[in-house]
Amino acid sequence: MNVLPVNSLDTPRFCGVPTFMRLPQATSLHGLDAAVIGLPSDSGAPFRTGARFGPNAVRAMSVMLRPINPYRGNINVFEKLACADVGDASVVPGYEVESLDRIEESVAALVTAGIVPFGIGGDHSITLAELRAVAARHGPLALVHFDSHSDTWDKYFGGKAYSAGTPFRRAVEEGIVTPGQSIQIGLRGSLFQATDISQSLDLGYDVVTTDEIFDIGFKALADRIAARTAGRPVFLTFDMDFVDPAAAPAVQTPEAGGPSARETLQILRLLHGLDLVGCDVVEANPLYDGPGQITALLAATVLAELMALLASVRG
Ligand SMILES: [Mn+2]
Repeated sequence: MNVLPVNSLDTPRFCGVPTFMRLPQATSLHGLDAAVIGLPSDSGAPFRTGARFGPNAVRAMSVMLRPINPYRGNINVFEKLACADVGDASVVPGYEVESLDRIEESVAALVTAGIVPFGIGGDHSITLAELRAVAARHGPLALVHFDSHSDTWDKYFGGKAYSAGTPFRRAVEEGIVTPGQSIQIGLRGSLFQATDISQSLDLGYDVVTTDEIFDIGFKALADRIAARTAGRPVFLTFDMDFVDPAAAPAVQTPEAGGPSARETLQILRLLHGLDLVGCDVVEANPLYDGPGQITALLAATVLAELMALLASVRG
C-alpha cells in the first residue's frame, strides 16, 4: 500500500481537514506501516493544562511539512512507509487512570496490526499507556527519552501515582522498559531534591544532561544512544520542554536554558541504528503558543523527523 499526502503544490495547505502532514485519515488499518494517533489527555498535568488541544494544533501546523527529507538522502517518507492519520484515542477528561486505559486500548489496536504508532500528546503521563501497549507486543522496551525533566518522581499531591512527573518510574516498576538499555537526554534546571537526577540512575537509566549534550557533541550523543539501545526494540518519547522556551514556549513546564530548535533538529537528524517500534511527541499546549504556533510547528517537525528515521531504517 502506498498512500501519499495531499500535494501542496496542487491544493493549498489551508484547504481540507488538517490531518498530520495532509495524510489520508485512515478508515482501515489494513496495510499500514505507521500511523499518527492523537492522545489528547492532560489529566496528568501538575502545572499548565491544555495539552488536550495538542494533537489538532500540531496537525494544523504540520501542513507546512513536505514529504521528502533531505537530511536522510532525500528519502520520500511516504514512498517507504504506508502511513495514515488514524484520529484520536478517546479519553475521560479529569480521570487520569481511565484515560490511560483508553489510550492503551487505542494504541494496542495499532500495534496488534503491526503498525508503528506515532503519538501526539497530551501530557507526558500518556506515554506510560503507549509503553504498556507496545511492550505487550514487543517485550520490555529500550526507552529513548528527550526531556528537560526525568519524570521519574514517585508520587504527587496526596500520593497520586500517575502524573506527567512519574511515568518513567512506573514503567520500570511495571517491567515494560529495560532501564539498562534506556537513556534520558536533556535534564537541566533546579531540583526538588538533590537526588532528582540520581533517582533516574538508581532506577538504571543512563542520563545525559543538557550541559553534557553540549560537552560531548551531537554525534557522540547519537552514537551513545545507538550503543545503549542496541539489540532491543526502541520507544522514543520527545517532551517539547527538552527545547529552550524561546523556541518552544507552549509547554506545561518550561525550563530555561535548553537547545534551540535548530540544535534539536540536528540531534534528531543524527540518530541512527534504532529499532523504532513506537514514538511520541508530547506536551505541546497551544493555549500558550500565541498566534505564530511555533511550538506546534516544531512538534510537527520533530514527529516528521522521527518518521524519516523509521523510513530510513525500513528503506
Ligand atoms: Mn516530560
